[in-house]
Amino acid sequence: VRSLNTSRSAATNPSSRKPRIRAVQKKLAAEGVDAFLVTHLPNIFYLCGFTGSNGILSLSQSGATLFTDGRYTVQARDEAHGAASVQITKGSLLAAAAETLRRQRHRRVAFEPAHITVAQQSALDRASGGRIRWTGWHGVIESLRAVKDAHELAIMRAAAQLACDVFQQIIPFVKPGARESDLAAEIEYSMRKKGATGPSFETIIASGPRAALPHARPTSKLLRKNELVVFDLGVILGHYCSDLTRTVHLGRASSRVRRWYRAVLEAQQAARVVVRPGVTAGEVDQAVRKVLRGYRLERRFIHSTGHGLGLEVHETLRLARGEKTPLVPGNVITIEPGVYIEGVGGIRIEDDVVVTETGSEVLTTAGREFLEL
Ligand SMILES: [Mn+2]
Repeated sequence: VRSLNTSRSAATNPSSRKPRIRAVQKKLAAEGVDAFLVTHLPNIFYLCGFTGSNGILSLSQSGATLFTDGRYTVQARDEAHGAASVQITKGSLLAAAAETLRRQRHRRVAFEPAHITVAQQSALDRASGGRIRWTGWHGVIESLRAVKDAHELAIMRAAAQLACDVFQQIIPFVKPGARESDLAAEIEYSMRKKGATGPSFETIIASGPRAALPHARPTSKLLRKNELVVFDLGVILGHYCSDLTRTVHLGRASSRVRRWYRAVLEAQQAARVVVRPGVTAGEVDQAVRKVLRGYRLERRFIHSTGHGLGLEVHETLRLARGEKTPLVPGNVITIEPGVYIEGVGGIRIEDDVVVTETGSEVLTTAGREFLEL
């Protein structure tokens, strides 16, 4: 596990970059677009392996250039080696990239509308001197990223396992008197000790009535007997995210709480079972809602069933009502139904699931039985 995080060859895997860049270049040729300016850092990493905090990747039909600043002179050449040539720039990267495009007489250039500010767009317009026709490409790299290869899946399997190990390890500390924020600190420390780069999002620990808030931040509140506690945590390992939710109860739960737990677990299981190629994201969401409806709890489920997972903790693929996108092998999604009862508490169970050729593989193996601690 540790080697995935520290070894650059595993993290950047240069052999996988070229086909990705070629796929974009093919699209450029097919659509008669001269170049594509990639401004979203996870997309840049995906295409050329660069991990710095300031960069723009310019792809033309025949080449790839990474624009970055002097701090990354050595790192950029090292990481993007074999995928893109590197141009170290003083001042605005966008202006440098646009000027280069203009010099190369490119006329039609695509950009990422979801990953550029209004100010940056007008800077691009100025730098290109009105000679470039800009065209918005929505989610082009994101759709490539939605299908993981075997190498990415191996890393994500390890990231999911690491999150499960952290959760198992924290259970002995979950008892009345423990502070939410202390448990969060313990969890995030444990992630790093086990080789993670860090949490993939701010760890959620929500006890008692606070468990009714799906995105509660840990507070100074102490855990008490007869409370539900929701743990939602994930790690970044080798650049890839995991996302795990488990809910426990302190002391013996009432029959009402047990029924809620059974409903969420059944709904989650029903959704996991329907996952296979060809099934739409909306159908997975429906599987959850159907079970919760049977328990008359559908109105207590106040978010969508899940999301795509990968270099970012929320990425392309929304498992929500009416989503028509069919699942394909290599998709990695979360399945995370919950019920939330204001003033009382909440229950959520979340797993990371890969769509395989024949069905699915669950990456998060932590037990789902109701823990009454
Ligand atoms: Mn999630």
